[in-house]
Amino acid sequence: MSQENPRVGILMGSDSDWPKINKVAAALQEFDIPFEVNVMSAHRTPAAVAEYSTNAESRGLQVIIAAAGGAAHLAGVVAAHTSLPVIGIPVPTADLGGMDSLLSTVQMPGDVPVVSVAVGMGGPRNAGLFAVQILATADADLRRRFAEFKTRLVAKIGQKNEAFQKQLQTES
Ligand code: RP5
Repeated sequence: MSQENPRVGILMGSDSDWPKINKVAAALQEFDIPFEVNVMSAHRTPAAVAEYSTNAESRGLQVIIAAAGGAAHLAGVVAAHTSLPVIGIPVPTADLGGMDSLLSTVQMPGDVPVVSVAVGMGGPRNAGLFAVQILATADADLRRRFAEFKTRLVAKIGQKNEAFQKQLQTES
């Protein structure tokens, strides 16, 4: 899954997170953005997280996406060690429904920004799309492709509405 010359680094606190967040990869693949995925924990492997984040920029990474659940400090710790933009994915949890992950990802102190996507729903996909948007600010071709994606989205929802209206007519 990890590719050569990655531009986006995806970290997750545990391999158990992957099934819950793997749509992040599909979003990046849709736009042909090379990425890498690693398991690394702010609590279980703090030195590895610090080393990865510190060296990320010099390795060519441009955005880091960090997914964690529970006491989800991964995105914040990554942000503490790099100037690259960090997107946090709060992973849903069984005990507290992901509220724990959300608050510990999003409630960063001033001076150390982390943006957080939603818990579950479109969160992981949006993390990937947001990374694409960040990269597109310096890439005209990617900007054009993202604009086309938005146009296709309008057409797709328009078709869904048409089909829904027909369904309503048959039900009445
Ligand atoms: C967090 O603890 C991970 O991100 C994961 O969401 C959660 C549970 O990890 P495991 O016990 O399944 O490895 O650090």
